[in-house]
Amino acid sequence: GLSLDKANMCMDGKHHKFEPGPEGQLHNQCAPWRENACCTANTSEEAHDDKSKLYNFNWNHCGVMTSQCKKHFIQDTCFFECSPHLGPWIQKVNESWRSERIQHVPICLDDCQSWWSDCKNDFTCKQNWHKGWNWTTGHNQCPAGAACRKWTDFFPTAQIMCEKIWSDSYSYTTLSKTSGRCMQLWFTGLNPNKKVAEYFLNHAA
Ligand code: FOL
Repeated sequence: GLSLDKANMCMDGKHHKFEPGPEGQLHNQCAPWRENACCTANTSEEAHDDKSKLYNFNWNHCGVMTSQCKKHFIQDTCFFECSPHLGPWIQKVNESWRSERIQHVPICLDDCQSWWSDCKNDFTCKQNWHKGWNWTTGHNQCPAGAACRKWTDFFPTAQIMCEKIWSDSYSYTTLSKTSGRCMQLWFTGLNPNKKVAEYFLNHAA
C-alpha cells in the first residue's frame, strides 16, 4: 500500500485495498475487521462462498469439506484479505497473481491447533495448496497422481498444516493469545493484532 506505517497498511495482493480503512459492513466471519480493513465488503462476502471468485479455489477438492473445518478456512481468508497489521511479515514476490505475500506470521497456538483438530478427519490430496493444482475446469482439482487421502497423511501435526498449507505464510508458535506476541485469526472487539505488529516492528532484528 501507499502508507509507510508498517503497523497499519495493506499488502499489494490480488484483492487488497491500497490503504486500510473502515468498512460499514463486513460479512459474517469478517465482521471483526470492519472498523479498519484491507478488504472490501464484496471481498468479505466472497470469502464465505465455495469456489469464490477471489481465487476460484475449491475447498471441496476431495469430497465436501466439513463445515467445522471450512469455518477455519473462511477465517483464514478474512485474516488474509482484511488484516491491516501484517506489515512486519510482508515480502515482495514475483508471482502471476500478486506482487506481495506474507511470510512467517506467528500464529497463536490455539488458532493453529483448533484449525487442525477441526480438519483432521477431512481429506485432501496436497500439502501445499498454493501450487501444482489442475486448473483446466476453472477451479482447482487434484493433479494427476495426487490421490485423496486422510488429512493427517499430508498434515500429521498442526505445525505442519499451519506452516505448509500456504507455503510458510504462518510460523507455528506455542504462544497463547494473551501473550501479545502472536497473531490471532479469531478475535472479537478491538483488533488485538495491531499491538503485536507494533511489538515486532520495534523489536526487529
Ligand atoms: N491464506 C494465507 N494465510 N496466506 C496465503 O498466502 C493465502 N493465499 C491464498 C488464500 N489464502 C491464503 C490464495 N490461494 C492459486 C492457488 C491458491 C491461491 C491463490 C492462487 C493458484 O493459482 N495456484 C497455481 C499457481 C499460480 C502461480 O503461481 O502462477 C497452481 O499451480 O495451482
